Amino acid sequence: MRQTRLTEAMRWDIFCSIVDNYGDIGVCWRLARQLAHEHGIKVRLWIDRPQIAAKLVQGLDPALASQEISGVEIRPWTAPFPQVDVADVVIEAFGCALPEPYLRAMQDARPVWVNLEYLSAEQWVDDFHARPSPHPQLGLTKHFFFPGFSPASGGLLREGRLLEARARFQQSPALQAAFWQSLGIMPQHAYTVSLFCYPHAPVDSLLDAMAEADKPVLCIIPHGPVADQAMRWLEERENQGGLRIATVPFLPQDRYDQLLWACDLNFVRGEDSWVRALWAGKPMIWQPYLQAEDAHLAKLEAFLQRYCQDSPSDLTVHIMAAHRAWNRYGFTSSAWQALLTALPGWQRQAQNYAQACAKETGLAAKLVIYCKKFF
Ligand code: TRH
Repeated sequence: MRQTRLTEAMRWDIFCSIVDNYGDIGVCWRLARQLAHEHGIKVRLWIDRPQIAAKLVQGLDPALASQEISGVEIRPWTAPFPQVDVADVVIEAFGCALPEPYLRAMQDARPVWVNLEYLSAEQWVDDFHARPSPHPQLGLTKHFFFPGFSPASGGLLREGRLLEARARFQQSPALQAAFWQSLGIMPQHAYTVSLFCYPHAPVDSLLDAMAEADKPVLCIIPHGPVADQAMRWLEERENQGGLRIATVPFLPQDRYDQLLWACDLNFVRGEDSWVRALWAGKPMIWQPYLQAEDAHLAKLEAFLQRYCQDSPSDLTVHIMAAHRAWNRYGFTSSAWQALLTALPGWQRQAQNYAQACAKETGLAAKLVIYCKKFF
């Protein structure tokens, strides 16, 4: 048992190495903010590539050696690593391998050491969640914390008032109009679709199918390789039918949430946008991060089983077909048309599923409860 810190706030260090894309920092930043806001924890977030983090952390200056944003102290994870006090709890995000000098200092300070793992909907998560693993040389124990969808897992990241904020936005035509205006977009009477995906997705097949449908679609794509691909598609195509494409800058996280809340359908990927689309309570199509031996397809199927567990069977068929089209075969006009027909029922299912998931304790609270056991 460690000495309980009764009078001071607990100090947590979160270490985030940005491997590729935005999921690592997306999750760490969200968690850090929530721990500070909702749990009164003094959080220091160490980031190895602050220039990338600046894209989604509003106000972050990558040149600063220390800065406080939203109650979180942000520090660059430099080499050599500075000499600092070890926190009470150390979160190693996604097995990022802590800096050597800090690890050595941990041998004396003996913090609670947690490895925050990637999210998966697979069953095995329940068995591996919260398992300790003694370090062979350091005499310290690392605890493996697995986010997940079941009560026995580490849960999903969700801010305390998220669903209320979303409901306020979705019930307010004025807030939505202001949001679209801030992006310089007029949805008019089209279906609005946000498209955030990996470049290997069958994007052209989707754009073709949307263009050929009898319902107008406005497809909103964040700047990057997929937006470039869509621009090439536009150049090569003589007739884009009822499809309009709008490219938008990469938005700060809170504004990206609003985009998900505002659209009729969201294509998302990886980990964090996947969970945010779920909380948006709107129909969503998920593209898991590509893995060797098609491991991502097993993850997809595990999620679909959970996502569709209470949906009517005809809707389940549509949801599964849409996901498989996107992750395996590509879209066809008839697949897209079928998806549009299923949207109203899917919308109800998405709202219900978000409500059901929100009954579980969120990841940040579970993590705090878990770590407090050691003090
Ligand atoms: O960027 P990703 O593909 O991240 C991935 C996954 O997390 C994957 O599991 C991991 O192995 C790999 O990174 C290293 O997708 P993800 O997880 O959705 O992260 C994107 C983040 O970017 C998320 O926090 C939402 C945010 N975002 C914005 O803030 N603004 C935007 O405009 C967009 C499009 C995204």
